[in-house]
Amino acid sequence: MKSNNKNIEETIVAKAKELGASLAGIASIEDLKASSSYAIYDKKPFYEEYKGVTWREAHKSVLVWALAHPISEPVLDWWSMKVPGFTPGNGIMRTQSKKLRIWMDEELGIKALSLPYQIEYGGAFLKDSAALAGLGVIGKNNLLVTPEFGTRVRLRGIFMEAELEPTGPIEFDPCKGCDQPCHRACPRDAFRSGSFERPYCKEENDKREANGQMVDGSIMGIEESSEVVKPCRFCELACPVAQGTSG
Ligand code: B12
Repeated sequence: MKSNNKNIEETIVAKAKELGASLAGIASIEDLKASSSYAIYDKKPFYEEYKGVTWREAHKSVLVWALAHPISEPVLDWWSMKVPGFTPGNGIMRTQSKKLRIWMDEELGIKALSLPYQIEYGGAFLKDSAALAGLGVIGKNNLLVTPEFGTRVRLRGIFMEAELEPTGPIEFDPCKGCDQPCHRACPRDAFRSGSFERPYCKEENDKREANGQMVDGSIMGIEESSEVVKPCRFCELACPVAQGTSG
């Protein structure tokens, strides 16, 4: 369906924020398909379960939103197999996604698909989606850097059966003139070549995965205690954007 109400994009973004999104925006699937991640990933997927993407003709736009992950709430990012959505942050975003999808259908007549987090199970590249939707830009740390929260956000997306006006990209150049504390902060020197090299980053996260810690269920919002993995955030937390420091 083609949008004939010029405020429909604003209505959707406002609803996402009403449901708890810290930021939200819309990108076109055509632009997303053309983003570099798909070309790279199709040649060399990270996970063997990935069998390529089956694009559905009806999906024309992607709604992408961010949930702020401040340093004061590290638990949002902790992984546990017992937590719905695996992290408390993902759990919140999964619920937001379901509510948004139902609301879109009931209130706007737009059919939508809530995307899983993992690419290999049908998820989309969320940083690319967010950059195209104007939530921020991809920084030298290989992360989405937003004007409002810097890098400290997590993302989620929904494919929509409606051709909507993209809300981005935006003009924003936060890495210009920055001496890249993100690169120096990495415990594995994953930016040694000047850009992000996934295998080094993965070494650090694999080590953390092998060294999970038992924590009380109440910390993770579940009944029983569980083993949790605390993913590395050094490059993310070193980014000075929107942190009120000069770096
Ligand atoms: C697999 C994965 C990982 C793997 C591999 C990471 C990798 N980038 O290769 C591992 C476990 C190592 C990892 C680590 C981390 N991850 Co991770 N990861 C993912 C996941 C599931 C898929 C990413 C992927 O496979 N990308 C494909 C590869 C080919 O591309 P890429 O390295 O991302 O780089 C591409 C883009 O930057 C793009 N690009 C560059 N410039 C531009 C400009 C424009 C306009 C566009 C459109 C695109 C674009 O081109 C690049 C390829 O050429 C996403 C969730 C999702 N569904 O998207 C989260 C995600 C990217 N990770 C996230 C985070 C936070 C992290 C960590 C900080 C760990 C943590 N605490 O969770 C580190 C940071 C590493 C880093 N500096 O990149 C967040 C990012 C939030 C943000 N602010 O950007 C995401 C979105 C998950 C989430 N919960 O929201 N991750």
